Amino acid sequence: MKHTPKGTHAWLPYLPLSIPQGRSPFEIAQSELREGLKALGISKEAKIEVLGTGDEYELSDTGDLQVRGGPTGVLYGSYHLLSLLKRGAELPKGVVRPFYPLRMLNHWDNMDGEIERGYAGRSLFFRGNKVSFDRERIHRYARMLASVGINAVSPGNVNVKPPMDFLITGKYLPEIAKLADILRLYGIRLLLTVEFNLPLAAGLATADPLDENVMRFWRERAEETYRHIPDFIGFLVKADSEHRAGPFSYGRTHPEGANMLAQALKPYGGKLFWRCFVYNHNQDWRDPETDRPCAAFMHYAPLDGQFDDNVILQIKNGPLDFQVREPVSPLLFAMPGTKKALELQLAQEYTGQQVDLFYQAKQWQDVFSLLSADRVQFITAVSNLGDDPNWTGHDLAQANLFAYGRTAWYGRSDPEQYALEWAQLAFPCAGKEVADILLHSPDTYEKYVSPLGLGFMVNPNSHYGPSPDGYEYSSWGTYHRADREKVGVDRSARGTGLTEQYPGEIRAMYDDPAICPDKLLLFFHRLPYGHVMRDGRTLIQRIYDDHFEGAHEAKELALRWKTLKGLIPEDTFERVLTRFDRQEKNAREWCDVINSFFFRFSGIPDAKGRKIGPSKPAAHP
Ligand code: GCV
Repeated sequence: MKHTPKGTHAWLPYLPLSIPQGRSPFEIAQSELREGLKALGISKEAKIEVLGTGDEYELSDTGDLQVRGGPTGVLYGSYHLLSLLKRGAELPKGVVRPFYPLRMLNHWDNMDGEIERGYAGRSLFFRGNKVSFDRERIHRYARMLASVGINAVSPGNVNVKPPMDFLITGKYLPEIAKLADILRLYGIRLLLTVEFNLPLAAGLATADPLDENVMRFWRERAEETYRHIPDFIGFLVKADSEHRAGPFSYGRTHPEGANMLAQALKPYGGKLFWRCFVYNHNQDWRDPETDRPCAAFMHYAPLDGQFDDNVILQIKNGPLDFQVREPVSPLLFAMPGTKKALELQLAQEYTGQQVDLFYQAKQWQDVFSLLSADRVQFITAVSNLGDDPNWTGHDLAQANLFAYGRTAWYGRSDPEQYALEWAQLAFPCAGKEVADILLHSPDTYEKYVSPLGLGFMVNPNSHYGPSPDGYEYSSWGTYHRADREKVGVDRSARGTGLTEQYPGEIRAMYDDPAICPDKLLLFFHRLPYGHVMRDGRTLIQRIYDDHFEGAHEAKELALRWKTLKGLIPEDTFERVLTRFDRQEKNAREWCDVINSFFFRFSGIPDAKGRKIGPSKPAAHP
């Protein structure tokens, strides 16, 4: 039987699906360039030269093509050269080098093969509680990541579930080392997630970070891990967060816990990534004082200077939890004496779950427009990949991974450019049209799901579909506080004080409803339905209008996709069309449920006289 390779070409249609020949990034670059040029029908000679030590490269075309750069730089340069030739674009002048030294991808895969918040199939690395992967597929995965400069990967969930807690032991390390061997060929290094309580599971009496036996235990784990994977980057930890153990379990501080792990890694040059997603998930919803988005700053900002220099605090882009629209996390501006990593989420947990289209680079623009990229030293993103043949479930969601790679490489967000590059590579006959669809998608989605900064009106657990009170009377700290008069949470200086965590000008902007951007108005303020917006509409009218517009635009996106028939490979076209059909129905559902919710509370009818549910629902096929 003919072997059909799994894992499509993604945005690299000119590279063969077979494994490239080579035992180093340099040799892989040679092989990729040779095959790529052949497929592109370019007969020029290509010379690769290793100069320097790192990720940087320089491209030139003086009759012959030349790629010069560091040992990994030549690989990045080769992929970049091929993509430029494919798109007929000009070569960059001068040396190209990445902004961030580590451009990471965090998978949330469990060892049974499930992926937490995974919307594209099952794990690429684990199955049946074992390390288990398809070598060819991992080559294609690594190539895809390297082609956009991603150079670090953590395969396991930050919610470490057994037996993953034992991944850093002799039982699993030999297999993990085989994975590292493939990734290394593409300049990619491994991080592993660890469970703070592992010493207990391993039979010690405690996991107290100040206990001598516990310290020795972690030193041994680090030593054994580096013995198997000499270029290992380090550990990633979620502690004292959402049921996970951590230093608090032992009456210790986060610097005490993090520094202990960091010291175990130090002799090998290892790093400890420590997530700051720490808040009280057992909150009383009646308590108006405790405000979840304030939590991380309140906990960590006073700890500046107390973490060792190989500890990196990993901070989500917003202060709440990857909602459709959030302000930049105030913690990212704080702690000048502490290393930080920005964490983005490619997995579309709250942004359509890879059924609805949501091009995320526009969301990241919010971060980079306020936060200069050098406020953080590292960058990471939660992966949107799985073993679906097209990697991301929704084919167009590949654009998010691509744009993330570019964002991490350049340290800036340029959604238009990255969308166009991706679309021209993936769909050469319809590049501009597809890029345009991508660029419209986040505004459309935001309008029908969550305009004006309202969040969490989703079904509990799945986080998909409208449920306005889904998290309203729960312990998770995720409230919109809608009543008959008003909606939103007052997080200004007069309210929970979140705005006071921001530096000067940003604080002033968020604190005053008159200048707070509309898109965040109800995130920061509690306002009456009759509040007159800057555009003259009332708040309630704006809520109605946005939902109606969003549902209408979702339909338009589907129609625009339909015009591309014949320009997109047939199977991809059909697959995406199915998703657009589902999106259209979802959008209608969101519009009807949320508008009905606000109509019932406020009693204010739509000024434009449109019917706000209950009306006859569209027939579901
Ligand atoms: C991995 C949210 C998600 C969880 C996730 C958590 C985190 O709460 O719903 O699935 O856990 O964020 O980022 O740790």
